[in-house]
Amino acid sequence: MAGKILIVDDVATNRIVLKVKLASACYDTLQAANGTEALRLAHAERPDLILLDVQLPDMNGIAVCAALKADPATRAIPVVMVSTFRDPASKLRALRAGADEFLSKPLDEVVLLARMRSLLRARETEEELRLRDTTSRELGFAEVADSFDAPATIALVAARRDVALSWKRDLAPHLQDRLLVLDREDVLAETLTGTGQAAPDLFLLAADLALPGEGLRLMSELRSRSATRHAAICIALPPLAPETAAMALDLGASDVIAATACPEETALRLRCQIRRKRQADRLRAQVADGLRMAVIDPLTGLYNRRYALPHLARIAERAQQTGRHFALMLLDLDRFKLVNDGWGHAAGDAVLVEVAERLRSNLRAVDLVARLGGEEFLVAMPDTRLETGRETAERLRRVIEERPVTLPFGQGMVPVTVSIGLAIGGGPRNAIAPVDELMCRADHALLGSKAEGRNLVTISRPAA
Ligand code: GH3
Ligand code: MG
Repeated sequence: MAGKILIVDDVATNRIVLKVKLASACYDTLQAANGTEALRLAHAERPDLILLDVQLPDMNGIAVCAALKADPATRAIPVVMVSTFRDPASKLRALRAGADEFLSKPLDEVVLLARMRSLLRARETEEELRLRDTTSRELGFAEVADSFDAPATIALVAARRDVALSWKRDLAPHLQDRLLVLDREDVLAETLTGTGQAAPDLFLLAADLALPGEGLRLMSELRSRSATRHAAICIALPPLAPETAAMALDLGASDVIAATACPEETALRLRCQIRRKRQADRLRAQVADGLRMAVIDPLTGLYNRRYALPHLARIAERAQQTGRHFALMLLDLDRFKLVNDGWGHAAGDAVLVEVAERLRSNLRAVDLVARLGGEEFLVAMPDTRLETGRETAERLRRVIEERPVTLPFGQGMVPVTVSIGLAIGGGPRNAIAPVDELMCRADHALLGSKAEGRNLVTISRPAA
């Protein structure tokens, strides 16, 4: 995975050393020698990640980071801050300013590259979700950012219970979230990760549990389960374990946190991961919503043609496998144009909505009701023989006819009727007709109902 990395450092040799290292890992680089130039390049070039020195000649690197994170155009770019000093206070300030990581020089190349891969991967996922949902751009993320701060559930898993309890004690003053102390078995129990109960939003796992590296294996297990696949997982590292850090990141840890980190730093990192996770959850929900919108008719809430035809094919396939029958109806409102002409388009819409509701509430959950377009509807009923199909079609015709539809804006009521064509598919294996032939037969029957005076059910009888 290559990417474009902006290196911000006032010392030219530092920039060059990094450029060479990153080039050998297939990254393109841009360089800035001060904060102003960094902000300019971040805007103009939209790098995939920024390596930002804390000590800059014109402004503090932390202020640069804060400016990047405050600007919607650059907010999503991951920032790794780099400092010559091991100064816990500026580390905290950097994390508070929105930095994604804070590393001290000399940089451990293995850890740096693993961290960069992890941040770029997270960014890629987010970008992909964003792309898949075009409307989310217009809705704008920043506007709903506040709700990301609602309390979350955090599971704490250490090698020993008393260690996890001490984490809880230390973190509690810094977090509003629900902190659960669990052991490995609790985490793996179905009750926690099954569908019954909401899984924790975040797991903080010690890298080493009863066995060295067991925390990383537990992480992989959680990533493979649907209930916890999208949870944030942070790995608490034993002291001086750069290889473990790199491995954890490459295995998909959301963050790695040193054992030596102060509780406030840990809390900041956990909060950051919870916000990320919620943002991703929201995007996923929007994408799912987008998919739903693509198959739902916005006026009536019924499925549209795009959904109905493949679904009908699936019903037919199943009928073929089981040898059972299914019913297909095409329904068309009678003289609907007169409603539009007499009362206006809004009245016509109200009629369509009401008819859709009457159809839906007079069918089983397994039946499909769809609006094919205009004032034409489709009903498909699995496991249905001719007699039941005919009775149902008659019932639908009746429930439309028996009560006039109330129009909006006090326009009174309008009588509505529907013509229906019914065809039966499936049955004994040798008599299977293709779906489009069945559609044709139902359509023919519908035309028959229209020709015979409307407000009728006509049954298509196969030529045999
Ligand atoms: P028939 O009994 O032969 O089916 O006559 P009809 O008037 O129902 O059929 P026709 O095809 O002549 O007219 C259908 C009308 O449906 C024309 C169109 O303006 C209207 N229509 C289609 N979609 C919508 C819609 O979404 N809302 C409204 N209000 N009207 C629609
Ligand atoms: Mg019509």
